[in-house]
Amino acid sequence: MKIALAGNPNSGKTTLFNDLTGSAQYVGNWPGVTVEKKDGKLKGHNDVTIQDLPGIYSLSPYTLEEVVSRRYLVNDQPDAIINIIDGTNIERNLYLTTQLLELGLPMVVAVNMLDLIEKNGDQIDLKGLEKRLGCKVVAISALKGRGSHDLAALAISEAKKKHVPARPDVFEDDTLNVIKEIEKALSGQIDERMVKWFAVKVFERDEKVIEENSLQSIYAQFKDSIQNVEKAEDDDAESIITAQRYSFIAQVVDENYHSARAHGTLTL
Ligand code: BGO
Repeated sequence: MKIALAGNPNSGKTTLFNDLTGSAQYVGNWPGVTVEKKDGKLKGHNDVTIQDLPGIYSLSPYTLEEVVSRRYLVNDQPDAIINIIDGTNIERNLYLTTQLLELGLPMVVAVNMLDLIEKNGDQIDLKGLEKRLGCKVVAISALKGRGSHDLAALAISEAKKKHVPARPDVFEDDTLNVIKEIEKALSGQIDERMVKWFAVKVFERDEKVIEENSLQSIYAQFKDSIQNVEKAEDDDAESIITAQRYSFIAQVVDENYHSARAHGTLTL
């Protein structure tokens, strides 16, 4: 079984990877590029490989790390994803999470830095997050080794169940309607679980994804509808998607993360 570890730089990915695998790791390069490729066996589970992905903020096509990560996730399809997020910087970290969820692979979100969250006196509603994201969420402290055992057990169990995340409706109606139409057109052509991810990529005009998967005719079919949304929103498709992800995340964080520090109530 293969479990991929994905997260932003500085989310604690390396610390968690070391905790999960011990020192028995293999370091090489991703094919064709000089991005470090690291995997290791989960401690006590010789049949479970943890594949470390490069630290990334997004699954867009702009950096080598992002391209390597998304190619691996889409083409190799690990049995599950562990998405580690920095719990003290949840809003920024959830941006990648919304993209990973669209891949339709079994997934667990690990909210890291629990020790710092507690130290700050912040409250995080894990069940609430789970409901909004549509996948399991656990809190861990990779540095203190807290929760990583339960996290690994949960990822294995989600992988065995082949549990596809429920996938929240992140996008607003005009955008979502076009994405749903693209999904219908893609259905039957690509892995059914990944239809949502590909539909968003076609909407965004992600040239790499369109070319590599010969989706030019699907894009041509929806070009006008995409342009209509762009006119209505007065923005380009990629920025529309980004903005709507952030407004979804803002709602999710507002509902489920309560900072002990006075938040937006200071009057100067
Ligand atoms: C330094 N809790 C706390 N408090 N810190 C954590 C936790 C946690 O649960 N998990 C990780 N960190 P990486 P990426 C550092 O290195 O694993 C810390 O990029 C320092 N270094 O110790 O490297 C971790 O692989 C000097 O912090 O992340 C590391 O994802 C002063 O988060 C940082 C303070 O972890 C990033 C911290 C010389």
